[in-house]
Amino acid sequence: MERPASVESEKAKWVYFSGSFYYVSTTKKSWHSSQYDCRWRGADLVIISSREEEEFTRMFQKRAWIGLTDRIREGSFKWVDGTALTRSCWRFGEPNQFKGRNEDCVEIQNFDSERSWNDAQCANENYWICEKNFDI
Ligand code: MAN
Ligand code: CA
Repeated sequence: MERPASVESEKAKWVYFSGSFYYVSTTKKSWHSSQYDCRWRGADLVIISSREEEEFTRMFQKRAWIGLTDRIREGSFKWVDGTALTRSCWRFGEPNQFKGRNEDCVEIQNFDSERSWNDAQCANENYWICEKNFDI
């Protein structure tokens, strides 16, 4: 796989939480470049599957991309591992495809609240969170 045009510091730190390692970026990229960056690191954008994990991802206090998108079929949100969304944390009024814009990628927007997710335009530049899972 080709090294992304701009790679963050090799000293990037991974944080362990409940079976996975997490990496939070210090620069901003589009959703697709963020996912590419995670893949390059042997990870994926974070897949949030429990309340504890959702709280953990908000603790970084960054508006950040997560591994959730409905780009394949509008309105059908899927995690980057292909699994369907079973437990969601949308902000009030989201997802809304704001003003008919194509908002196919999901960010943690309001990290102070349990209802933190927003669908946003994938080309927006955000911080991002990668997750490396160690299923044995
Ligand atoms: C902005 C964007 C949208 C979001 C609205 C909410 O326009 O972040 O994705 O839905 O704010 O007001
Ligand atoms: Ca939105």
